[in-house]
Amino acid sequence: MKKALLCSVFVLACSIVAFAAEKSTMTGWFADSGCGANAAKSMDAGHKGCALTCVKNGAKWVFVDSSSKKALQIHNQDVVTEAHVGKEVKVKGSLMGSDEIHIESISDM
Ligand SMILES: [Cu+2]
Repeated sequence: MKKALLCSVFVLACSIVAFAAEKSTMTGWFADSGCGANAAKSMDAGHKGCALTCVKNGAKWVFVDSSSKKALQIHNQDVVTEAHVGKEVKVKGSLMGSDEIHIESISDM
């Protein structure tokens, strides 16, 4: 009984931590996971076709932060549409750990 209670307290604490994830606004570019590590390539309007093709062929979307040049994984992949690719955008969302973001909104610069 005591063990079960401890267990559920622990689970509750964990979910609170998950929901308390830091909200942030970032500017950057969407790229495919294959090219995301190459910031110079990803942060260019000319990369749009490459990114769309790569994702169609199974790559994942990543978000390349303009200031850190770091590629973040995107938790909710379906938030990215073709119109958001090939330009710098502003993204609002919650960071999940150090390298993943759950995106809530995307707007033009
Ligand atoms: Cu690419």
